[in-house]
Amino acid sequence: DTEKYQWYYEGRNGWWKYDERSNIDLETSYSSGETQCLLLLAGTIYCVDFHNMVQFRRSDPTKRRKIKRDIPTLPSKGIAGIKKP
Ligand code: V3L
Repeated sequence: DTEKYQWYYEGRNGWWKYDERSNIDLETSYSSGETQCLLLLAGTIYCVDFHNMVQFRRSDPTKRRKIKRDIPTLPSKGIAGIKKP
């Protein structure tokens, strides 16, 4: 049931959806009780921290983006940097 929830990350003035593959990985990790999930996004390893509900580059943990897990129908800017028409 990985499609029942959508994971979002923070943009400048709204939320972006994670791409479908990442959403499945995040939902699988989270629902298994893991505390974090590593994602490879465009060649960069990101750590998604379910305790603090943030994501950050593993090589630079200082730049943190908030994340949230919610219903898939919330307003969003688009998916993984692809803006909604
Ligand atoms: N999925 C896809 N791209 C990401 C993700 C992710 N989970 N996390 C970071 N990036 P940083 P506005 C975002 C991209 O955090 O106008 C958006 O997707 C990130 O892309 O410093 O501010 C947009 O494409 C950024 O380009 O590691 O809302 C873009 O920002 C780059 O990785 C602008 O969005 C560095 O992010």
